[in-house]
Order: sequence, then C-alpha cells, then structure tokens
Amino acid sequence: MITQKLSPDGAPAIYVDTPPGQLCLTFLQPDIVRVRLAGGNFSPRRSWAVPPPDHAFSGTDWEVFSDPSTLRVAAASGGLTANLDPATGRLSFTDGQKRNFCSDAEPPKADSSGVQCVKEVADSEHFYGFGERTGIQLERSGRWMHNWTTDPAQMHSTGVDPMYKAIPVYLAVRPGGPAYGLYFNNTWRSSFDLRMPGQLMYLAEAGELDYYLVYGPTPSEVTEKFAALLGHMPLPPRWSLGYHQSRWSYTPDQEVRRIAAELRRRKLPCDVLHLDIDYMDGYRVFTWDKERFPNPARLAADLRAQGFRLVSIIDPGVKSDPDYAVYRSGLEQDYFIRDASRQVVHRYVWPDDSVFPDFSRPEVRAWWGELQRTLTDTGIAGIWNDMNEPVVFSLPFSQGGGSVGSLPVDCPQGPPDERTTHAEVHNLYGSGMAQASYEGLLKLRPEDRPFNLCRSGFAGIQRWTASWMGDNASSWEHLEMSLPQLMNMGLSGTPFVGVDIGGFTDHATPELFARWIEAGILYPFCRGHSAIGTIQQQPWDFGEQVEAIARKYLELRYRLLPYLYTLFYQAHTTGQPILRPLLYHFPDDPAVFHLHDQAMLGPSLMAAPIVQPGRHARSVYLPAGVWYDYWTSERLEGASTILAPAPLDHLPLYVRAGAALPLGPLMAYTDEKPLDPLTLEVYPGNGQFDFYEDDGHSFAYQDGEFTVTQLAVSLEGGRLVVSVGPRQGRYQPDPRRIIVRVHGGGSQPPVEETFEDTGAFRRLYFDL
Ligand code: MIG
Repeated sequence: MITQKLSPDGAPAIYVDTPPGQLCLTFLQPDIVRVRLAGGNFSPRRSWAVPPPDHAFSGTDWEVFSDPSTLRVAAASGGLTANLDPATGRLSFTDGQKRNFCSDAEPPKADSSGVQCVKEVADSEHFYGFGERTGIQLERSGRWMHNWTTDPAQMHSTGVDPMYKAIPVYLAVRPGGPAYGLYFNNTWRSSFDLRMPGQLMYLAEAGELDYYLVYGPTPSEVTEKFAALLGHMPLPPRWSLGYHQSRWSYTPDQEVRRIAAELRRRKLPCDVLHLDIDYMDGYRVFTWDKERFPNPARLAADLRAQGFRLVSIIDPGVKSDPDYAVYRSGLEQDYFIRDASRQVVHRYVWPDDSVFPDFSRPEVRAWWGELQRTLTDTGIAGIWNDMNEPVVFSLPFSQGGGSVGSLPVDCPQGPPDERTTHAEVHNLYGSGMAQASYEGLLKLRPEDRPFNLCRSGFAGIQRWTASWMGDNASSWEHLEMSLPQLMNMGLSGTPFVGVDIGGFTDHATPELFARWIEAGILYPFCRGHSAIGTIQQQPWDFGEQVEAIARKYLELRYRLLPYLYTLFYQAHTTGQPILRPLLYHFPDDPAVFHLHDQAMLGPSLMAAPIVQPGRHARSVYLPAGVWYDYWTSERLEGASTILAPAPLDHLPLYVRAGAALPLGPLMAYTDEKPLDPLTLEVYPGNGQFDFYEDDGHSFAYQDGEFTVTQLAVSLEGGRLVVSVGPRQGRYQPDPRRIIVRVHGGGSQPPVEETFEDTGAFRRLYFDL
C-alpha cells in the first residue's frame, strides 16, 4: 500500500494507494511538499511552469508513522508532517508547532471527468494572490476565480473573470497560524472557488491533481519559496523603473518627437516612450510603416540623445500574406498552429487574416526571438507583447473586428515529445511569447538586460517580463482596484507590475488623472497609457494644476529610484514583492487583512492614496510602531487610525521608524547624471537597509560588479546613531556627497550632515 521510490521527476517520494487513486508525496525540502494524485499513471512530463525538477531541491529525510486511521509522513528537522487518511485519501498538514493547515475537506479526485480538491478554510483564514483579478477587495473570500487567459470584453469591470493572466497561486494567512502558499500545477482550464463558507475548492477540467504546498510561516517566506519554485524575475535595466509614456498610438514619428519635446520642456521626468500598433506596415509585426516612420533608426537615436528609450508593441498574429517574409518563413518551417485536421489555423486580428506561432515549441521561440532583430537594429530598447491570451476577432478589423475568442482547444501543439492540444497550453501562450521575446533580446544584445512587457501569462511569467493588467478604464473604480490587483500579483510571485495610469478606455478627468498619478508612482511598472479615440492623457492635457501635480509625483518617483532599485534587486534575488499589502509585514494584525487602499513600497514606505472622487481627507491605518509623515516629518504612533488631510496635490505617505531611505537628486531620466548628492533620509528608530547599486544596465553585477552599503539606524540613549557603510563590492559609484538628514525632531527642521563618500565606514550621532 505504501511504497517509497523515485517520483517521475527523479526525487525520493512516497506512493500510497488510496480509493481516489495513487497519491505521490514528494518533500522537495522540509517545508515544500508536492502532492500528486492521478487516476492512472503519473505523467512523466515535467511541469510546464516549475523550472527545477523535484530532484533539484535539497530534499529531506522523513519518517513514516502509521496507526489504524492515519498515515503520517514527518519531514526531518522540524519540517512539515503530512497526515493521510488511507481509507479516503484525505490529506492534511501539520507544522513543527503542531498547527494544522491545508486540510482536505473531502477526498480528492482526479479521473477522466477532471480534477477536484476541497480544502477546509480555518477560522479567520484569509486568501490572497490568485493572479490577476478585478474588484476592489484585497482578500479573495467569496470569489469564484477562473484560470483561462482571456481578453475580457468587459475589461476590468467588477466581477469580470477570468482575466488576461492565469496564475494559479495563492497565499493563506491567519492570525497566530502559519501562512502557507499553494501553487496548483495544472495548466488546463481550472478554477478556485471560495464562495462556500468554510471551504476552498479547486477544479480543473483535465490533467492531474498536482500541487506544491509552500510553508511560511510568514507571508514573506511564502513568497520567497514561491520564487524558488516558479522562478525569480531578472534584474531589469534601471531605465525601465522610470516613467513610461504611452498612447495608442503616437504616430507619425513627428508626434513621438513632439511628446518627447513636451516632456523635456515641461520638466516631467520620463525614460521611455511606447510605440503602439500603428508604427507597423499594415500591422505586420517586425515591419515599419515607411510613410509614418521613414527613418526609425534616426528617431531612436535622436530620442536617445534626449534620454529616451523606445519600446515597441508586437502582437502574436502574423498577417497571412505571401509577400510578407515573416509569414513565408513561419509557413515554410511549419511554425504556425494547425487545427485538428492539420490545416494552418487562420483568424482575424489587427492585420485581418492571420496565423499564430506555436510558442510552446523551442525552435519557434528561437525564430521569433531572432525576428526582433529588425527592431533592435533600429535602436528599439524593449518589446511590449500584447494580444497573447491569444485573442482573436470575429470579423476583419475593417468590418468592426471585436475581441471574441481564442484558438480551437483541439489544435495540436507542443514539441514532438510533449505533444498535446491547445486546451492544455492555452494558458501558457503569453508566457511562451514572453520567453521567446526575452531570450531573443538576450541573444541579440547579450550585454544589455532585456526589458519586456506582456499582457497575458501563466505562473512564472516574471522570469521573462514585466506585466501590465490590460485594458482598464478611466474610472474611479479602476483606480481603486489597481492597488489590490497589483498587490495580489506581487503575492502571486510577479513583482514587476502596473496598470495604465489615467485609465485606458474612456476619458480621464483632471481630478482622476491627478489622483492616478499619485497612486501610479507606487506601481513597480509606471506607465501612462490611453486608447485611440479617447482624449489626450499626457500630464499636461489636464491643465496647469494637474501638470504640476504630475511633476511633483514623477519627481518623487525619480528621487526614490535608489531605494526602488534596491527593492527590484531584492525582488530579483529573493522574490519579495515590491508593492506589498500591509499584511505582508503585519500578518498578525487583523486590521490589515482587508486593507485594500494602503500599500507598502518596500519595507519602509507606506502610502494611502486617494482613490475616490471629491475627497480632501481620508482615514489612514497605521499598524503598531512609530511612523513619520513623509511630508511634515511629524511623528505618529501606531496602532491607530488617523485622519489625513489630502488636498488634490497630496498623497498621504508615511515612513516607518528606523528607516534610512536613499534618495537621489532630481533627474529628467534615470541615467541623466551621477547620484550626487545621495541623500539618506533618516527617521528615528531602529532599522537597517542594504542599499544596492550597480551600473544599471549590464550583467556585470553577476560577476561581482555591484556594491552594497549597509545603512543602520539605532536609538542609543537620547541619541540617534546612523552608520553608513563601508561600501562592499567592486562597483565604484561616481564621486559624490552623502547628506544624512534626520527627521522627526518635533517641530525642529531636519538636521543634516554632509560628507564626501569615500566608501569608508562612517558613524554619525544626532541628539534628539
Ligand atoms: O485590441 O494595440 O491592451 O494596451 O493599446 C486592442 C492596441 C489592442 C490592447 C492593449 C492596449 C493597446 C491596444 N491593444
């Protein structure tokens, strides 16, 4: 009944025969367990989304205990215990402190009719993550969430589900209990159902019941372990952390130049301009419209001289046109998806009659990646991948188009040894395209960190791309839902995310735009974008007052870049989100479980944007500890709720005691000038921050060309001690002064000390 042998992935595993089928338990490490149940044999196929095979993890020793009702498998050294009822197949888990979690409420099921697993929901257990969802709630109880990548006709409206991305990953948190995470390793159409009180059910239409259970016990440990499973995001180029200005479409080239000139003339910091679909020749991907963009290389070079990079959009649909080289080459090599009767599938998208590459095949990805050469040779800095759910229209564009569907689920797809149908890999289409694009850029420009942006994707999409949440509208509700949406993406393992600032469809009002840019500078991916046919939505299109507000907040974003870049580095190395719900840092405080409209940017900054019209003040919850108002340096005591004044130009922003925030000088774009002076904004308390720097664009950091400066703040007697450095690492920043500025001395203005940064250790004392 119980056997111990290697899993299909080559790791020692425990097999148990139960009434629903054979169960396979693999301890990848003492606190990560993979659970599989198959009606018949286990598939030998590797997970589509988890890069390391089971045997690549450290593993653990375990002991098996069995009594008449329960079979217990206990990992060594205080790891998890799996408790199995062999009579039913029900499974539960216990941690080293004997706390029970993730218990089956019913026997699991995996047979020809599909997969089902029902977990008990413990008292006051809260659920987060689940990838991209709509609605203003942060917590997902009561929701029925589908995993099937879709361009939803109703866009972000509340209740719309599924969305562009399918990320079957969640985090469960309860006061006093262990936080744990779960990745449901099934790419077929699936769902999570949290509508029934007391239970969480997951269903999939086919495949195995296969999940990875990730133990915390804190939310940050869960996200770090998710990254070990599903992958880390690469460190992006620093310029991609700047502001991106986009519209469908800036065309012709003169319009792109005009936008660039306005941004510089009006001193609105910006690094990136996006080219939407109208730069192409008849929507043929990897081509240029000769009339509208007669000399794109010149355009890119001129803009580069002004500190701008260009990102251009690419859709997966390839125009079916015998005179078009991309179509011919894909057809000759049989790279396009065929239907069940072996005919190449044709559907309408922007270029009308189009065909679709099968990105689940490595050779197709390599071909596609190389096609980007036409763009990189022109000086395009990054690629924006759209429409890759994939979505298709019911009619030719000329007859109205309309996003209505996707490809037939019975199309054969995949590499020869992993042949399957679209039904199994539909959810992976966007990820495959992102992978093709990222790996292609890496080959084309091996010295530069790629920048990619992508709309669809599956769990693990962070390995290849930043993501935006698709088509929102210029509405207050969509502004309000942006923070919970992005914070849940971060908890799903995807840190580099944003939504269109100002809203994509419909027209923003000046007030909405002002509030949106205040919130938007917190988004890890910070881009203004708007649809064709809407009013112009550049910051200056809303009048002087709003333009000044946009300038103030873009300047704040740019001054924060040294801090922000360190957060990106941490996300890259550890998988921690950049934008975090408060529960990430305060998981034992029930007051934050539903707090959807406040967010932490890294460990030290907490923002409470205004996301509703007509507000001039709002309540702000400060968790336990001491906080400082970023604007006034006023000292505030948590746990408390305060009323924060918030006139139109004001983003309520707070700093945690003990913080030392590294801030740079004002810049028009991220690499305009050296980081001089570097200002350390210090807030009395006890804390530490490892400030990370490197050249911002190459891979030299992987060979040790980076530096970390430890910033430590402590209260000793009546004094505040601030230590800086020593700088550790080979990377040499440009010569600079460091200003240490201590806030929070009651009504006193901040106290400053300035010194030349020699890289040597410094300790400074401030009387409070
Ligand atoms: O069918 O390329 O979400 O950002 O501007 C619309 C035009 C296609 C959808 C994207 C949007 C982009 C637009 N695209």
